Amino acid sequence: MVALARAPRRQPQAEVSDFESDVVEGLRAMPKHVPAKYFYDGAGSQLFERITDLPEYYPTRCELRILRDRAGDIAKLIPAGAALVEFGSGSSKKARIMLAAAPKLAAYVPVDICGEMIEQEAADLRPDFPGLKVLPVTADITQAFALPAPAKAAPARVGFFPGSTIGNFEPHEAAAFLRNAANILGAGAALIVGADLIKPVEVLNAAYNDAAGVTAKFNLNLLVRINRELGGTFKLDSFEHHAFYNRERSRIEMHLASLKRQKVKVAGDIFEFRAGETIHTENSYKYSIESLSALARGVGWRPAGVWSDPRNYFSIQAFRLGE
Ligand code: AVJ
Repeated sequence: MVALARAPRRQPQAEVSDFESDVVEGLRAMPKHVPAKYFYDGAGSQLFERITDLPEYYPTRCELRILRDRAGDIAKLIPAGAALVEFGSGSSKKARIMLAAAPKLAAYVPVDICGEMIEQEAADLRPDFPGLKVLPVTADITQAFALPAPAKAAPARVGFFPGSTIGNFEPHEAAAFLRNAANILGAGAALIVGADLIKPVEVLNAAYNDAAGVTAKFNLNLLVRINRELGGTFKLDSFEHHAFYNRERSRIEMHLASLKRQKVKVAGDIFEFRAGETIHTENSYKYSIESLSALARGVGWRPAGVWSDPRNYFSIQAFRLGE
């Protein structure tokens, strides 16, 4: 690292991270909540990778099957020389399928809040796709961010948002995301989105209450992270994983329920919990093909293709910008 003598310096003590302010604000609120994007520290990202292998967790397998079976068709949306911009990339497993199916791609831009993960992913990808520029960007995909110059200079940009991450947003936030993606990708863009579909409630509930307890561990890891990074005093054995499908709102809700009346300290503040009170840690919205395309149309995207698995558990939906 090179220290620049005249660079303006900020006071480290005066700086409150987004994580700290979001957690403190969320724990002060009624009902208590913490944004789901904070699950993904190093341990959380690894736990999520384990979730994707669970027998009950169908979304990843369904999506991979659709991608493998239909990659050739989906790749027709990607013009020669284009840049593929992946929002919230995590592991590159799905991108690899698209990259192999679209050999004329000029650049791949994985964008993720977890910088460690995408740098590693980029290093793993480069030798396998020697002609491709792999240009990771560490950013929060809910905010505007700048694309690297070669991606800006490409004749077109295609967004890739697999994994049903869109389900973590409130519907109005999903619309805002789709609008932000349109602005970032620009004229002539296409967007490929993976979305989990509405299905029987038993299947949904099982996927978020696995027998091995990995999802519970993933949920509780948020408290581990708060304890470590924000000086929290959460006792892991006095909170419990709750996950259930909310039919009215077409979403899985995940909560951490306090098993007793207790006080917890976080970032110097004290938060009180009633017995049974929960921290709402995640919503995972389930869409129909029509409900997602309606949302996308509302912000200027035109439907350009839909692919799903034989049971219609999961969908990949494509959109284009313009008339
Ligand atoms: C990564 C948001 C798609 O909602 O299914 C998995 C996260 N949470 N198990 C999902 C998650 C609990 C996952 N997404």
